[in-house]
Amino acid sequence: MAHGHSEQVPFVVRPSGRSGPGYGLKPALRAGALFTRCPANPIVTPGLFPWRMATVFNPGALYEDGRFFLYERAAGSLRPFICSIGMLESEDGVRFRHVSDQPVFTPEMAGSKHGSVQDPRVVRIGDTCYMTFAFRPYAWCCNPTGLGVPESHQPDIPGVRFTPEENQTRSGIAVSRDRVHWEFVAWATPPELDDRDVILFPEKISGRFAILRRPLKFVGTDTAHGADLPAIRISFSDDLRTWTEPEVVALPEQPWEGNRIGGSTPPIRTPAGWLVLYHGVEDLHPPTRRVVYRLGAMLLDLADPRRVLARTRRPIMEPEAYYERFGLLIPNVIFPTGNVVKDGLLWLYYGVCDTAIALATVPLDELLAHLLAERP
Ligand code: BMA
Repeated sequence: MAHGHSEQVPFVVRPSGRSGPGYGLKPALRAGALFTRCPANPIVTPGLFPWRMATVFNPGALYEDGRFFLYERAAGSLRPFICSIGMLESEDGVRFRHVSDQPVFTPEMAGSKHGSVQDPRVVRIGDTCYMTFAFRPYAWCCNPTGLGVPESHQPDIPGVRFTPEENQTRSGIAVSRDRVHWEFVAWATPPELDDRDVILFPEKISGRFAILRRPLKFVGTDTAHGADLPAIRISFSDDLRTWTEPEVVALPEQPWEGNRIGGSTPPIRTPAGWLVLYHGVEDLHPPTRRVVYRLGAMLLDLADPRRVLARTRRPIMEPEAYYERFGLLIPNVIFPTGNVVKDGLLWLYYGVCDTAIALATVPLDELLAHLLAERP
């Protein structure tokens, strides 16, 4: 992939300062200098193939056999905003090339040629790779407004009738033996729930598959769901098809999580617990729906991941670099969906402003030390 910067900063060497001045946040809210942004950011940008001409973002990631793999969410147009999943590979984790000139997973493979498959998270368990993805049967149309946040509306598809209720986001699971050829296997969530940020743990827990999830409507005092805001929940399954009722793992607690929280990248096993990176969304200006997406971290008990052992109070990363602060669709969004741990370094792959893909790294032990120091 082309990437457009000529700064000669050696990437894995940590620069002494931070990458930008923030954007008017109070200093107390600003994230620490934990992560080092890749100077080549954004490392993956739109173009090249018709199905990815408009935007690429929110990628799943794997590191295997000495190579990095990314599974990008890609769209060829905004109207309709049909998203498919493209696959890239790299030796150095920074310069990626496509494995195929076609998407490796499409809405049609999930059951609807008018649909959209989004935000893949990829893990390997044994000899199988699993991709969890968000899905809409009929891709929305997206209109940039110039105000920063786009208008989205249901598409008008000749000969096709559906209600908005029939076009909620649900989340599915696809599998692959060779990382390239994928096959839909099951839905993890029901059609009516608006449930995304579904992420498989990279191993079974007490013999069962486990997912993090974020059912949007499990809120309100008139329900038995125990939350006022959308939260991170967990379900278990023997067969990927039948899942236990979502149980709360973590609720929004801080002002920067004031709209909702959801899981970001697949949990990482550490001696201290499952390391889970998650996003917090804060409303900046409700009349225009302006929001900001930041990153937090928590540790879950290895044997019982319903138990939170530690959690950051302040964000560990937030939009700072120019490419995180504006883009084609929505400003002030960092949206990690892929991580790789290699030689003690965590490589975080994240969508920026629903427009391109960026990379930042952090030594895993520094992140864990930071998280444990914030333990309540
Ligand atoms: C979330 C998801 C993500 C997206 C983010 C910012 O709700 O739709 O796919 O990156 O919003 O628009």
